[in-house]
Amino acid sequence: MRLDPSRSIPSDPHRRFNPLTGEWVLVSAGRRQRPWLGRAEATAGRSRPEFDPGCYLCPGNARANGAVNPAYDATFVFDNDFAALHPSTDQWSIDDGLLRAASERGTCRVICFSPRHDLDLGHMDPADARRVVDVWATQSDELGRDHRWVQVFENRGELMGASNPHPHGQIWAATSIPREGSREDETQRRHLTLTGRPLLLDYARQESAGPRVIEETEAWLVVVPFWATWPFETLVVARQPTQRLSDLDGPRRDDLAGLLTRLVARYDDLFGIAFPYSMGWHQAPYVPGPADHWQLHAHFFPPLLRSTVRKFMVGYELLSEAQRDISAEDAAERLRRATARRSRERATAPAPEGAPA
Ligand code: H2U
Ligand code: ZN
Repeated sequence: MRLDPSRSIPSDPHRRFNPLTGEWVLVSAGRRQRPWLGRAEATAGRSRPEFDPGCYLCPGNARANGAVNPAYDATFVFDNDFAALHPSTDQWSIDDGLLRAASERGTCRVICFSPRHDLDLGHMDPADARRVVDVWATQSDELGRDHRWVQVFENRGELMGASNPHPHGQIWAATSIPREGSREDETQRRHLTLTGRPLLLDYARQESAGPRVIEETEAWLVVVPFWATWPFETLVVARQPTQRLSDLDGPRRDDLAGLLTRLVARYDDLFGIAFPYSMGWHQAPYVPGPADHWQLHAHFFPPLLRSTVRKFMVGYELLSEAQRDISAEDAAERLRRATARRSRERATAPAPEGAPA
């Protein structure tokens, strides 16, 4: 049957298809009522100072390997001191029946979003967030000169393995196109060949003004994807044909900067905590030839189901397929209701008594 926008999707257990990965996800919406005596996450907010003398990422401080950060006043990018990939790794390969391996060259960098130890994307002014968008774009093109795949991402919060509370992201650039990149390359290429249109532009058109949309602007759509796996997963999609971050003009970057600050603020408001997530950009691989099947988008993968209960990808998920407990439509409704406005001041300690509101 076709999806009738005036009728909700049955709440019976069902599977939804992810056209970007070609995988299915099991949706069992009633399971959220189940009792939970398992692990609870410590999510109490800790207020942070504007500058932490012991932080490896604050301006002017020494890093773990002794290098000293400059007194930067906007964004700051440096080569990861503990990089997972190196530009000059020897090249070799093993091909022995079922045993195959190949060395991999790459570059890993760290991006500090701001000199302020306490100022994350959810609390930044859009003008500051715009600087982060700009650095993502210039770094991507710079690394794209020598690498096929450029992965921009942010791990936010201890729960997602962030090693330092100073707001920062990473870029890993690799010579090979990795699993997610090659899957999305294939599915988007096939859709363009079959329909003549980019997959995610078709998707954005189908979702527009619908029950899974969190926010839409002229240039961007933020949606809990129909096939979301993580409880409050979102997808940020450019609404005009766009292959890479550097293709975005000034107005679309400004629009994105505002939208990202609002999205992170919504996440924080949902449970009243600094919401942990991994987010990252998927952009066309840096290979010669047309890339018009690719549509620039970001995935936000937050792990929390409730304020102190995380979603574990275990059991059935590891052995069979992914499963979710709340419907994408419910999650979208809750994110839409959350407030998207955060003032810069609220990033730090509460205002002293008697201060104007
Ligand atoms: P995560 O918080 O997402 O782990 O990113 C921080 C990165 O910063 C991490 O990859 C690097 C770590 O290797 N880092 C340095 O390069 N130098 C330091 O002094 C501290 C951390
Ligand atoms: Zn810091």
